[in-house]
Amino acid sequence: MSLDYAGWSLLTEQGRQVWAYKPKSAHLANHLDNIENFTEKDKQQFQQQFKFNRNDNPSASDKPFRQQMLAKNNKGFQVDKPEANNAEEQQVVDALVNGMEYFSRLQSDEGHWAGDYGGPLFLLPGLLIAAYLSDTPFPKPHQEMMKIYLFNHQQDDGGWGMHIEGDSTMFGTVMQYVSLRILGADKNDERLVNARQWMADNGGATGIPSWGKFYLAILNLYDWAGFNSLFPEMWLLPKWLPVHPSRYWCHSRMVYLPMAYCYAERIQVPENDLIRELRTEIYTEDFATINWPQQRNKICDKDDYTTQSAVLKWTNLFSNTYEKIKSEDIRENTIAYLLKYINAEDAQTDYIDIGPVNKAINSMCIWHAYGKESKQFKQHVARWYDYLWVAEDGMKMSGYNGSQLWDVALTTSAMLESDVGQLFPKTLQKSYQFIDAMQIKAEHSSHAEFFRHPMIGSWPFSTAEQGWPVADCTAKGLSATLAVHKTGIVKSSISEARIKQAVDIILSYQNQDGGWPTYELSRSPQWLEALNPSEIFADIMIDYSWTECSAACVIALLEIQEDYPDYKNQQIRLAISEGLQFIIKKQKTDGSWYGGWAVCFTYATWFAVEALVQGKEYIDAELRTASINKACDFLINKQMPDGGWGETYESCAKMVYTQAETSQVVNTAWALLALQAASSDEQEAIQRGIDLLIQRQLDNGDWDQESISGVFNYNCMITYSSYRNIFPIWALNRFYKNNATQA
Ligand code: LAN
Repeated sequence: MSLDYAGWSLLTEQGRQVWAYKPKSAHLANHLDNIENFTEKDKQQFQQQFKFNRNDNPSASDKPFRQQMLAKNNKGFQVDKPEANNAEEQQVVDALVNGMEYFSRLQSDEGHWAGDYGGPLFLLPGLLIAAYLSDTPFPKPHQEMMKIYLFNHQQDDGGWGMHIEGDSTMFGTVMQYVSLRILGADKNDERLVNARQWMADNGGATGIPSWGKFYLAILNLYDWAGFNSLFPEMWLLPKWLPVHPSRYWCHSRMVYLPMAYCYAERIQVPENDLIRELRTEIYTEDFATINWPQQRNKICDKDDYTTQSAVLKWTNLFSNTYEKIKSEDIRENTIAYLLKYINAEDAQTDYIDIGPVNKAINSMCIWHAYGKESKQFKQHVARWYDYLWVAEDGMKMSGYNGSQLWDVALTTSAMLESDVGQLFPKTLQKSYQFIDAMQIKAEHSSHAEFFRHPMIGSWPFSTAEQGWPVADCTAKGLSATLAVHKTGIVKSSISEARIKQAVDIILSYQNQDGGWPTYELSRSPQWLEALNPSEIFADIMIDYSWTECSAACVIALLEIQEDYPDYKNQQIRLAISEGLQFIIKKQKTDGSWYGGWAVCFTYATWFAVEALVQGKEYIDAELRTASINKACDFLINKQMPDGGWGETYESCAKMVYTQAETSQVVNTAWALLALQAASSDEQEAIQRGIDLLIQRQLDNGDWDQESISGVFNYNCMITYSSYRNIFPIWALNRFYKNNATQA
């Protein structure tokens, strides 16, 4: 039976992505036009069509979206496959062309690949709490779809993890439980009974980590006295102090900001029947008798990833004491400052905000400051939908407003690895247009006031509208641009001046240690990490240099040296060689590199090897050869008997290579890209990996969705639904380029 997914379709405009229920037109602005006509029968249809078994695979494969696009582009792209010299080569060509053909059909009119960017389970609860606090419930069809999602990801033990693949935690379980109750689920539903049992068996909700304590306090399910002070006055301290929030990693800074506002204002849902009931459901003790200050540092052992340091405990002692004696005048000034900054972030991102967490909490602050009917709050609500995604497991909140630019840039480079990609000029032209449109062309007037890194010429991870520049997204945007320009298949609309702006941005992002960070330079020393209060994430206090980000930037600069040798030649040479030295320093003794943004060692090892191979003239030959050889040995050692490679998400949290039970096409592709870049003489190993990719390809050119492949902050996983297409295509394309004995 082919499902139509009960009338849900994705509407996109310039990369903006919104799921609509039975939309009457393709106009994204009217996506809520039909929600009133939702009936009990429709609801039953949801339940029938969004059946999902997480025990088969917790990662959904984005069926509703893909089915919709395949139907829309049903004619496909009829291309003549290049003829190879022998049957073996023909197999590779066919797989490659089929893979590109299939993927091209998923491209939006404006040139990007939409896709599931879910995974974390603590995002939707935040948004639902914002909706509940402000009495702005989601429409019924959305609510039903969210319930389906939440139930679909409940584990057999009754709990939920921090992300869809992880074991149950208190954070995951309490947040999903409360969300389901807000959405109207019956507390006598067997699934909720099981969830309560899990919470009770694990000590109850007082052991929820600090972010959970925060959300529960907003819901009036937890006393603010049980929460370590967020010391909002920190924002008014001198900016030169290393602890000043302007020096934090931008994601931590932008979450701390609205959290501090909520804390300063002690924002809280008024007590009502549901709240009173919930108080009896999530704790093991009587709510009225809980000694709140004693719960401040309590943490369930299932959740404790980064244990609070002694320094943090002392700091908390100070800030909790300050909270008792603080000056109200200073507090008022602080609140005014926080609100001004929140407004600036909203304005700079057109209310999308930097990510899903501050999206939800900023909404709460703006509701509190200006009310439900205010223009500002309505603008916030309009953007809630940019973060909601429908897959066959229901409706989830995405980890960002999408991965638009990133996916387009990677796809372009993957396709242009050999000439075969040029059989798809339309796909490439649309991609190029999108890349052009997403380059950031102006600075916000308030950018310096609010500590933003310069961004003219940069590329973001998602859309220009979201407007947060990222170092390696700029690098990947630039690499893709240069690759397209080389082909001559488009009239280049990205001018030399804009290319140079992108180069300047990349140069501006290089850290003192020679490496490249994510969004901003490292602005404080590493010891600040001792103040990480999150318990569930690591290395979040400052923006660090990362292997992948550094490699991407080095590669882009190497390409610039080739295409624009006169531009800042000396400076770029130096940047490259320092970057390569940083990468070498990061190599582990076993020859691998740890990957901070995808799973895991295969990912970063590919990036690093690619940079070292291409950077031949910029680093000591012996050092470089030794490093590349060690990396290849590492990869060869990890090849599985079926010819593939496979890591689980645990590689990321444990920082130890953790082999999956079955090989994974995405890991296999990364390993193959690295080995081929290095011109490894292990031809047989490469051939076996390629065979596996071909074998795993489905008849329509797609690959199955296997395990989750993205990560952030070591401990939370995130879905990259396009990776199963982009990287096998890239690895096959490289194989074709290196081996085809052109017919
Ligand atoms: C991302 C997504 C993209 C990713 C790459 C570009 C792949 C990487 O090379 C650099 C880091 C970056 C930009 C990145 C950082 C952390 C993000 C923004 C995310 C993983 C997407 C979601 C995540 C964000 C922190 C999630 C919100 C959760 C909080 C703890 C605030």
